[in-house]
Amino acid sequence: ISGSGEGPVVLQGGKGVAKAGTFDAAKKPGFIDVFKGLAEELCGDLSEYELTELISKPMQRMLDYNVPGGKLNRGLTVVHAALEIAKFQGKSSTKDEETIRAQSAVLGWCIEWLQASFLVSDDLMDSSITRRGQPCWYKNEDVGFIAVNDALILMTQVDVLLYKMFADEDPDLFLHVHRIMTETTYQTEMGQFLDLSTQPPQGPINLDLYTSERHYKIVKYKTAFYSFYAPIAFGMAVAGVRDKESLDVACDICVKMGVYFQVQDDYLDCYGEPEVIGKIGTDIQDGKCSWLVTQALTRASAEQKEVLKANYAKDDEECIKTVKGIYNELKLADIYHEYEESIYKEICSDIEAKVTTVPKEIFYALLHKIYKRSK
Ligand code: GPP
Ligand code: MG
Ligand code: MG
Ligand code: MG
Repeated sequence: ISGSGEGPVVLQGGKGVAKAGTFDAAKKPGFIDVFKGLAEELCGDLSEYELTELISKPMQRMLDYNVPGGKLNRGLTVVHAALEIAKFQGKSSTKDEETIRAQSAVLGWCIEWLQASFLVSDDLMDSSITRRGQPCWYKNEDVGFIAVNDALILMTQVDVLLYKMFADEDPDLFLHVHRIMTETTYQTEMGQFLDLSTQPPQGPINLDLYTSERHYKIVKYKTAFYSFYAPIAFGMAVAGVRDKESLDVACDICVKMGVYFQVQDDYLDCYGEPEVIGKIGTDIQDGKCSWLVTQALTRASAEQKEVLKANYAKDDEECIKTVKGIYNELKLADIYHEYEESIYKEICSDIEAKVTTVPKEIFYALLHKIYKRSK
């Protein structure tokens, strides 16, 4: 894939990446401007494939619907981390700020693109209803199972963007981030595999599967690597930090934060406000190995276990209510708040003890974005 060719596109080849830096990519509006440039780069001119008239517009619609509408924590973290590390390096930083901004913004969007691909397919697999305050993509009348191909396109566009933006201009950076991208994608898919193979195709459920150990493995793999490790590792990469030791420390802390983040997601699936979280929970009827059910099972009486067994993983309003009733009897909301306090402290002391080669601030910033979140 080459980055050559002319056109009104913002981001093309080497020149393009540099141009992304003229926006204030550390703030949301500037960062979204970079999305517009990348989307234009991908859909504006498909004449190389003789497809401009046929698919440019619907492809742009698919991107607008699925890529930019989230909190953008992952993408903005790449930019923030890269800029903070460069500041920390001071005069020894080898790149100018504009290049750092541009490269990190593009890499930030690559993670948002990957996330879009995951969410489009996750919503199909989880039979979800809404996402980011709108119907899940597959729920649109003219989409349905076409969402499978859209998810594949989104996934491949991550590679297309990496090739276009970095392969020629900065081959070392390209190889490094491409390797991380491929590995975190694979880890996420294996986590999703475990998530999906735990839930029963149809009740009754096997309660023995719903353990804290299994939950930990699921969420570590399906969420932590792509949501926390990849953004930090990409920010570090742009700023030239690519040594194994720094990456290992970052990975340790990011896995812990990622697990905490997914515990929050599991909690909010039941206790969050759909208008606030932008999605309607489906974990109970899906029979997910959610943090809540694993915690309930470690505390439930034999009777309560029987009730859970009879009502979990059933797509029925009464059954869902009954399960929530047990969660309330067991005071899981209190247990969650205790967990949140203790994991928060643990992560803070990890940051203090382990982070030396990059500013601690990049981890604190991430932690404070998610601490006590309600969406
Ligand atoms: C979150 O699970 C995990 C993902 C979105 C990763 C999906 C991975 C794939 C390979 C498709 P979740 O189902 O709890 O998320 P949500 O609550 O947002 O639906
Ligand atoms: Mg889901
Ligand atoms: Mg899921
Ligand atoms: Mg969830």
